[in-house]
Order: sequence, then structure tokens, then C-alpha cells
Amino acid sequence: MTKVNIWLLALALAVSSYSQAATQKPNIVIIYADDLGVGDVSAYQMGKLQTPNIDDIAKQGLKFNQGYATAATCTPSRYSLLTGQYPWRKNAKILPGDAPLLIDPAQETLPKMLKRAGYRTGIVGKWHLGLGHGQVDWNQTIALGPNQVGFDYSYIMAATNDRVPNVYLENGAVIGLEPDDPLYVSYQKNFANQPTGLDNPELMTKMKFSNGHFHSINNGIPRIGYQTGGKKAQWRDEDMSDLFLAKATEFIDAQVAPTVTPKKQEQVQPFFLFYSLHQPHVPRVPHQRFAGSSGLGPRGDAILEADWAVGQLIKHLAQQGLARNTLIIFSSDNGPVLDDGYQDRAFSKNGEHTPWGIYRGGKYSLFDAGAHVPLLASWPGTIEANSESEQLFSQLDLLASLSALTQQPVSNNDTLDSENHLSTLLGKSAKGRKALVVQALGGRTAYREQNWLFIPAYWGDEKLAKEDIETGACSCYQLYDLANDPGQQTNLADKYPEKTKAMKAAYMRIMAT
Ligand code: NG6
Ligand code: CA
Repeated sequence: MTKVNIWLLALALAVSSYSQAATQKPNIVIIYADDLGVGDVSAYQMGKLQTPNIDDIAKQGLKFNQGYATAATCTPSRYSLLTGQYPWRKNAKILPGDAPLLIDPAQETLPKMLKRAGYRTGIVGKWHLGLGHGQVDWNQTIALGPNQVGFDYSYIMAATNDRVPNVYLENGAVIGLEPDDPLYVSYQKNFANQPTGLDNPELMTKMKFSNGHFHSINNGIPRIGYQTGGKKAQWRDEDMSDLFLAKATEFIDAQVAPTVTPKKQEQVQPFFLFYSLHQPHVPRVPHQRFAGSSGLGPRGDAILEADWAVGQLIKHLAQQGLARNTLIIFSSDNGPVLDDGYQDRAFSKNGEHTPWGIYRGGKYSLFDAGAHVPLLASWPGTIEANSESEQLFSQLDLLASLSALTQQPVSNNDTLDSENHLSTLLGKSAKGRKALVVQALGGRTAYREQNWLFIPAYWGDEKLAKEDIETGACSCYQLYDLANDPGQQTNLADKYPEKTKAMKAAYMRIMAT
């Protein structure tokens, strides 16, 4: 063989191994915490809690220092993650537990795209994107939910752990309902003879409310909304984490035929698991074995419970021989809050801990800690271990990026807001998203472009009094240089009027699309 031929052969081999890698379809697990701050994850070294299992994802892979949800509350962020669209296009705000499905079944979604790419898709945990067409009958299988927007399997709570109904649904059907004790739900008025937190404070044996949350009581904890019946189906908060973990591992196991040896895993159908944790959202009632474990009260304990569950899930993947062929993405739906409506000593036990890290604000806020969240990605052999990224990466971009990874085109123009930043997600590019609109409580929006944050003028309270969180509202324009002032202490809008004007114009352009 001539030198040239040898060279050509080597080139051909390199190209074929490259294209094999390029068409690889790893399992994809998105672990999505609820109200977890950057400072709550010890890999970020900004707070006092220790989260060794979540940190392991960073050790195995990549830690984003500029990772973003699209919103400072739950429903809008989840909507964007799954649809690749900004939440304000759909007027997405925090939904009640009996709201209709927010995602149009005709819309493109992340699980639909992955399903077309050959994945089996599942969601376990918090949903909070509505079910049915409205007027849901909880005693029948609900025909419109996660299974109709791309998930082959779903095991969910409808909304949040502080909202009724307090039941689990598997593939649209409430689990554990007895025919002679039907379940009814209302967000308008109470049912006859049903105790509430307001009228029957003696029944709040596990937790009392501090703000809102004074309707129906389940498991000694008052909730938002009224429910009656379905007694056997009502959850016990302490068991929720173990149950979701069990359902998540069962979903993984269903993919792994027992006769298949780990060496042959690549021949097994890949899966996408959306493991949607309920921690540390209120009410924070972890299993007894975590009670008191953090020294920071129930909020810290719930985070340690979540950290443990994450560790178990990762261990399980390894035991099934799936560690190398699984891309794990860990993030949170919005920033942190201490008192979010229950008397759980979140302020008094917090001590020196800083869930919001070095950023300003928190959950609900237009300031940076509203949507600036922990974001980690690991894929051994592909993502470099112990790496860090300063690039802006939004959960909005997961749809387009994972569509590039699986070489599965997205089907229509609906996903126009999602950008392909696959190489940034895999730590191979120093070029992230340039600009991002973030949404706060009530649908207010702010605009991030590179290191700058622009907040338009909003009238209203500067602080949520009970939560003690700054809203970011000001009758002035605000402009912050996040590179030099990550804590957003100096408003530069007056100092740089041209920059402010340019940021405002760019923001208005996106909002007009
Ligand atoms: C708020 C609730 C809060 C939480 C939030 C939704 C009150 C006083 N506060 O309205 O407890 O449930 O909604 O959180 O009721 S989220 O993370 O799902 O967006
Ligand atoms: Ca949340």
C-alpha cells in the first residue's frame, strides 16, 4: 500500500468512527429539581449544604456557571423545556391543579422528537402543565396529559405537592382510587363537611401554613384547593421521594432486557427519562430518615433527600451497565425561596446558607437568582470530567440541541426559540447563547444579552414581603453588568444610556416576534 493509500485508509476510518459517534443515541436523563438554587448545590461552592451525589455529576462532567431556566416559576420553565418555546408566547403562568393541558397536542415537544428518534420516553414526578380540557373527571382515565405530548410512560403528580389533588397518576389514571370513594377537586369552593386549614387548625398536625395554603388538609398538611373523596389514593408526603425513585428505576429497567449483557447495551432501544423531582418545593416533608439530616431544617433535609435519590438513580444506571452510554442533565425549574407558605422554619434554620449563591433575588424575581439555576451535564467519554463552562446555556435550547445530537429534525416552526448549542452542552464549544428573555412572577420579563441584564420599568412592590424576595420591580430602567457585578448592586442604566437603549430595542424585537 502506498503512503497516500495508507493515509486515505486512516482518514476513512477516522471519518467512519466520527460518524458513528455522531449518530450515537445515548440514553438521556433530565433530572429536574423544583426550586433548587445555585447555592444549594455544593459543586458551586457558594452555600453551606453538602450535595455529594449531585456534585458527582459535575465531577463526571460539566458544570455550567451561566445555566438558565426560562422563568423564575415552575409552569413556564417546564413549558419551555418541553416545547422549546418561550413561556410568554403561551401566557404560561403558575397553574392550579385542575388546569387544562397547556401544551397543544399538535405542538412539537422534546419527548415527541426523541420518540421519533427511536427513544422510549418517560416522565416520573412533578408535571404542573395541566391535564385534560378543563372540568377533569379524576375518576376516569384523563385523555390529555403527558402521554399525549410525547411520553410513552408517565407517573406524575398533577401539579405541585402543595396543590390538590394529592394523588399520583399513571398514564392518566389516578392510582389507588376505590370505586365507592370517588375523588372530587375544586379550586372555587369547598365540599360539604370537608375540613380546611383555616377552619380546623387542630388538624394541621404535621405542618401549618404561613401564607395561603389554608384549604383541604391531607396528611396533616393544608394545601391550595379543595378535594374530597379518594381517601385511599391520597399520598403521604414522606414516601413521595422513594416512590418516584422506584418508578424511575422501573422505567429504566423496562428498557434493559435481562438477557442482554452490559456489553450489548448499545443494541437496546435508548430511553429518555424526565425525572422531575418535587424537592425542595413546599411542603417540605422528607422521609423520616432525612429529618434533621441537614441541620438547616426541612428545606435542607428535603434537598439531602433529593441528593440521595439522585445518587441512587446514578448508581442504578451504573449497575445496569448504562453509565457510559447515558447523558445526564441536572437542573432546576427556578431559583430558591425560603418561606414559601408554610411554617417550616426555613428562615430561622437557614443560618449562613445562601441558596441564591452570589446572585440577587430568588424564585419569582426578575433579578438574576430567579432563573439562574444549577446546570450540570455528564456523559462519560464524551463530556470531559471536571470541566466548567462560562457560556450562557438555557433549558430552552435542550430541544434543538438534543435534536442535533440524535440527528432527528424538529417537525415544524413551533420550536423557533430553541437554539442548537449541542457543542456547548457537551463542553466542546466556547460559544453559547447570546441572548435570553427570562420571565418572573406575573409574566413580567427581563432581557439578558451576554454579560448584560436589562430590566424594563415595572411598577409594583419591590419586595414579596412574606417570602422576603426582591421582585426586581422599579419604575426606572435597570441595567447590570453581570460579569463585574454578579450580585447586581449597581444599576448602570443612567451611566450607559446608549447601552440601555440598545438592550431595550433588542428585547422589544424578541418580544414582538
Ligand atoms: C405560589 C404559592 C407557593 C408555590 C408557588 C408555585 C402561595 C402563597 N404561594 O402561589 O407556595 O406553590 O405558587 O411554585 O400560595 S412553583 O415552583 O410550582 O412555581
Ligand atoms: Ca418550581
